[in-house]
This record gives sequence, structure tokens and C-alpha cells, in this order.
Amino acid sequence: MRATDPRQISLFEPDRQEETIGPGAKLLPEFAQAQADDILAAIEAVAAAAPFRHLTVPSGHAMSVAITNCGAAGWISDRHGYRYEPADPDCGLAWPAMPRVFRDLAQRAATASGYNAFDPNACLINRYVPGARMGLHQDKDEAILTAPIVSVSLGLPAIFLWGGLARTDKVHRLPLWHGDVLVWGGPSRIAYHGVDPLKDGDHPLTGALRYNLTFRRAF
Ligand code: MD6
Ligand code: FE
Repeated sequence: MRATDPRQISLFEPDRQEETIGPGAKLLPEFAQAQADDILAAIEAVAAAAPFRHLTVPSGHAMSVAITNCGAAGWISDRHGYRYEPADPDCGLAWPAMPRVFRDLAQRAATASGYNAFDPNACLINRYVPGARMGLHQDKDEAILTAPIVSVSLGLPAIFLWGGLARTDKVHRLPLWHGDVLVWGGPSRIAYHGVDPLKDGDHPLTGALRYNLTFRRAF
């Protein structure tokens, strides 16, 4: 993987090629760019029904990233831990349905990465403001770990931290720009990963925000 100086991260992405970043894990640069307007409109529609909120993690701290969900299952966190819930705990109603444009994109990206018939039933939407970050973690709250995760980045660029299967493994720094898609499964499915604090910026479509959508088969 290319070493990138994080101080040189810019608003506009350089030309990049599709890249295998680990066993079973692929970067598809700009794969979502043609649908970006439709995806952002759909994010707003989801957030109108299930607003972004800052969840509390079991330690009692609030996450700096704000989240919402769509699909049959939504990821949540509270004092008791992390889990998937069929309803929004703030209102008791089912999460908004997964928009067709989300589902189609996730399925196309999975197929392009060698994961056929990906059938996501959970889409977690993360919203970052400058300074928001995500600490190193593994995604293993899903009952089904054989399906990949499809991760879509929109808006301001971020440095994605990509480690190994042990917390102490070396962490690679991978810049993700607007429209980039990561597909991540197989041996990489439970690799440690995180996101550096977001740098300030002004993106033409999102202003001072980054969105990340992660599609999963939760159960
Ligand atoms: C983010 N993403 O990019 C946070 N997890 O904002 C994740 O935590 C993530 O991008 C699993 C697979 C891909 C991801
Ligand atoms: Fe994650």
C-alpha cells in the first residue's frame, strides 16, 4: 500500500486505481461518485425520520460521530453495549427502509469485489464534523460474519486507519475521498480499523461534513 503523508490530504482526490488493501479487502476509488447527489438526498430523507444522534458507549462517553440507520436492523450503542435493534430506541418505530439507491450501490460494489449476492439488511450512517474521529475497533456485532461490509465515503476526505487482526498490529493510513467505496470481507472482516480526527474543510456537496455509510448483513 502507498505511504501517504496525511499533511498533504486535499479536498480533491488524485487519480487512483482499484487496490487490494488486504486479503478480501478492496478500495474502489470514486465508485459511488455518480450516485452521490441521490445518496445525499436519501441520507436527508432517512435523517428526517430517524435523526442523527450521538450515542453513548459502554464507558459512558458520547461518540464524537453522530449516527443514524436504515434497513431492517440498526446498530446502536448505550451503557449496556453494542447491538442491532429493529426499531429506533428514540421513538420506538422501525428504522426507515433502506433506499433503493443505497441497496443497488452496495450490491454492485460487493459484486465488483468478488462477493456475489450480497444482501445487506443494515445500513449505519456516520456523520463527522471537523475533529470527530473513530477509535480503533473491530466490527463483530453482526451474527453473520461471512458477508462482507461495504463502506461508502462522501464529503470531506478522511484518513482511514487500517490495522490487522490484533490491536497491536501495525496500522496503515489510507486516505478516503468523496465517492470512495471500501469492500471488506473474508480474512479482513474483523480487522481493527478507525478514522483519524476529521480535518476542517468545505466540500462542494456536504460543506464541513463527512458521511460514511456501512452496509452489513446483521442477522
Ligand atoms: C468510517 N467506518 O469510515 C467508519 N467499519 O467512518 C467503519 O467503521 C468501517 O468503513 C467496517 C468496515 C468498513 C468501515
Ligand atoms: Fe467499523
